[in-house]
Amino acid sequence: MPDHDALIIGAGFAGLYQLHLLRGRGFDAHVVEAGADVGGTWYWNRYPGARCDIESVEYSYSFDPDLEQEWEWSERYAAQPELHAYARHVADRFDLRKDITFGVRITALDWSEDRREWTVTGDDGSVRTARHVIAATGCLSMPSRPDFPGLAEFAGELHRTSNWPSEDVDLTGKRVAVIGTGSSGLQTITAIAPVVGELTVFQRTPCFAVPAHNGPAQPRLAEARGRYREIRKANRLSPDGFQCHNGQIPLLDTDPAAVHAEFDRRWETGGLCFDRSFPDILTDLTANETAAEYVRSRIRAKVRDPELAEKLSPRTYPIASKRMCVDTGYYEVFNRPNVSLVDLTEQPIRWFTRRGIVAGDTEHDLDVVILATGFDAMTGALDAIDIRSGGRTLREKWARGPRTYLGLMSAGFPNLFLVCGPQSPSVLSNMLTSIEQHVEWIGTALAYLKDHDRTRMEALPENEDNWVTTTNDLANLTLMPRAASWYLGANIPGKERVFMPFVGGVGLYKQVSEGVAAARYHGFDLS
Ligand code: N01
Repeated sequence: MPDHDALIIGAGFAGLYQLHLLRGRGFDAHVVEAGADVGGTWYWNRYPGARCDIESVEYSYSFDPDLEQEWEWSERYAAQPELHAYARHVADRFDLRKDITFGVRITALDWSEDRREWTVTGDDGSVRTARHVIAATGCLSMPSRPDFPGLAEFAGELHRTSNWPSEDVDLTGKRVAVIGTGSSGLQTITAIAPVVGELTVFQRTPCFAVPAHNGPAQPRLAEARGRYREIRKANRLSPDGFQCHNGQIPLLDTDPAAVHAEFDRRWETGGLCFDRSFPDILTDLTANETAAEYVRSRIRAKVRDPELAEKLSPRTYPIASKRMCVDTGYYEVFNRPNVSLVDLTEQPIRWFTRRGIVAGDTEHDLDVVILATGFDAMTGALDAIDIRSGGRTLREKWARGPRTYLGLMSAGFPNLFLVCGPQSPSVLSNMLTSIEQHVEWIGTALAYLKDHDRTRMEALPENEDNWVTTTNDLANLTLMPRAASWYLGANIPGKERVFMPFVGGVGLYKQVSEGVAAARYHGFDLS
C-alpha cells in the first residue's frame, strides 16, 4: 500500500482546505510545503503594502460557519500580515500542522501503473508514495526571473516582491528602484514612497488601476455575517466568485451621460467591479476604449504633470485584458518630489552596474533594487517538478501550452489532480471561491473512487481536447487575448502563447464540472 491516500503539494489556502476536507472524509492525507510556514502566496509575498484585491469578507473560507463568525477582519482589504495570520489560525484551529511537512520542495513525481501510485521525491532526498497527488501549487507561485545583463554585478541590496525577506528591510532615506508596475509593483511603490529617499519606478507597460477605498472592515463584516450562506451561494454561481453587479445593458446602447454616471458610481465604490459595468467592455473595442478613456481621465486628474500622466496612461491594450490593479493612492505618489518614472519604452534597461541601472543613456545610482516582475503563471510551479507518467513528462506534454480537462486533470497523468489548474476560472475569479469549489470536487471524486472500489482516475484525451478547444474559443470571443499578458504566458520569453484561464465564469464552470461528476465522471476513465 502507498504511504498516503493523498499527498498534497503546497500549504496555501488550497492545500490547507484540501487536507482538512480529506481528513474529515477518512483519507490519510499529507501536505508537503516548500516554505517554513503555511500561507502560500501570503507567506512568500511579504512585500510592503501587499494586500488582497477582493474584499476580505469574501476572500475567506466559507466551509466553517464558526470560523466565518469568529474571525475578525480589520480592513476591507486585508494586508499580508493579517492574511498570513488567518492562514496560521486555520492551520491551528483545525490541527492541520501535524500532517504537514515544511521546508521540503517537491522535485519529482513518478507514476507507477503497476502499483497505481505516485512516487514523490523532495529536494531533501525524501521519497513518499501516494495513491493520489493533489497539486495545490498556486497559479502565481513561480516567480519570473528576467535576465537583466549584469544583475549579479549590482553591489546594493536586491529584493523580489515574490520572496520578500522575513526580517525588516529598512528603506529609510535610501535610493530605491522598483522594476514592474503590476499589482505587486503598485502596492510596493505606494507603500514605500513616503519612506525612501528617492524612488525610481521603471515602467515597461502602465497598468489600469481602480481605487480600493480601503477602510475598516465594519460595518460590511457585520452585514455579511448576518447572511453569509446567501453570499457564499451567490458567489459560487456568479461570474467572478464575488459580489459584483454585472451590468446587462451594453455600453454601446446606453446614453453617454448614463455611462459616465455608472463609471462614477463604480469608481466611488471602488474595487474590481469597475469593468463589470457593461457587458460589452470585454467584447467590443469601442466600448472598451470608452471605459479605458474614463480611467485615463481619472489619472490625468490625479497626476499634476500632464506629460507624466500620459506616460502612466495605458494605451497599448484593452482595459481589463490584463488583470486590473486596485490601488490606494498609487497615481498620487507621482506628485511627490522624491518619485520619478523611467519609461522603458523610451529608455530600455541596458544593463546593471555595481552602482545601479543603465536605462537609455542614463545611469541611475541606487542603494536598493526591488524586482516586481511577476510570475511564470499557471504552469510555472508544475513545470518546475519533473512529473513523469508512461515515459512522458507533463512538461513535454504542455510544451505547446497546457492541456487539461476542466483544469482538474491532464490525460496521461492518472490520479494527479490540479487545484485551479489551467483552463479553469482560477485567476479570473475570487481565488478563494474557486479553490473551495475545486477542493470539494476533488474530495468528492476521491470518495466516489473509494466507494466504488476504484483506484485509478484519468481524463480521457478526446474530452480534454474538447475542453481545451472550448476554453480557447470562449477566450477568443473576448478581447482578453489581445494583451501581451501573463494570462497568455506572454511575459515569459519562449513560453507558448495560449490563453490559459477559463473565461466562462465561476457559475458556468461549476455547472459543467458538477454536471460531469453527476454523470459518473463523464470524460474520465475510472478503473
Ligand atoms: O506581476 P505582473 P505582479 N523588464 O506580471 C514588468 C496577483 N497579485 O506580481 O506588463 C521590465 O502583473 C511587467 O511589464 P509588462 C494579481 O492577479 C494580486 O505585479 O510585462 N519590466 C509588469 O509591469 C496580479 O495580476 C495582488 O510589460 C518587466 C510587472 O513587471 C498577479 O498577481 C497583489 C520585465 C509584472 O507585473 C501578478 O502581479 C500582487 C522586464 N524584463 C499580485 N518583466 C493583489 O492585490 C516584467 N516586467 C491581491
